[in-house]
Amino acid sequence: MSASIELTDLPFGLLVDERGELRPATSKVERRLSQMAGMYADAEAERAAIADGDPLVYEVHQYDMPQHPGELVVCTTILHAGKVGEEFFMTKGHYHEVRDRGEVYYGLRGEGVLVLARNDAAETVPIGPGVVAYVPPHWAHRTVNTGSEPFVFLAVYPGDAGHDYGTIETEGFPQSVVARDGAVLVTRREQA
Ligand code: PAN
Ligand code: ZN
Repeated sequence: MSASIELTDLPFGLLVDERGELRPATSKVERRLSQMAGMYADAEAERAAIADGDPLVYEVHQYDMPQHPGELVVCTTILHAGKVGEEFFMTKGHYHEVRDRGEVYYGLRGEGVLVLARNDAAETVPIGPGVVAYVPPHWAHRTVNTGSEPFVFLAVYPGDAGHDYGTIETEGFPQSVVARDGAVLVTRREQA
């Protein structure tokens, strides 16, 4: 970590609403299904959905910060409603590159589940409006929209945390969240 990184030393406010608009935002990311190919268990349904319009799965609106452990990044995620086969739309999921960095999520709209994994352990935390969910250091994390409207949440994490997507792309999560017989079910993931 370079000592010359410029820190944000003046307070400020950001405006956030239940649609996930963050004002101002300094970056926005859109993830379509084709950008997370191979992550859903039903490969055939995944291929068909990509061929049939390649749906927008989620968006992240962020206020970027210097990559310093004392800074806090603020962002919103808008995770759209939908399924690939029986599996609900979800984020790619990641470990923080600096593994001992935690994170806080705050539910703004809709219904979802935070899925976490660490070594052989797996946990889920339901999130709805008003719920604060804690991602401890060292846990991989992803969110899943289990409802029929956008699932929107705010996240706050250290400026130097970074995102390691590669480990999840290789190893996957031990659990997936599916709709079965009209119910939301957390299952042991079947590898694609
Ligand atoms: C979140 C996530 C966001 C998108 O802000 O980055 O929900 O998920 P992926 O990064 O897995 O695509 C967060 O956990 N940041 O650290
Ligand atoms: Zn994170």
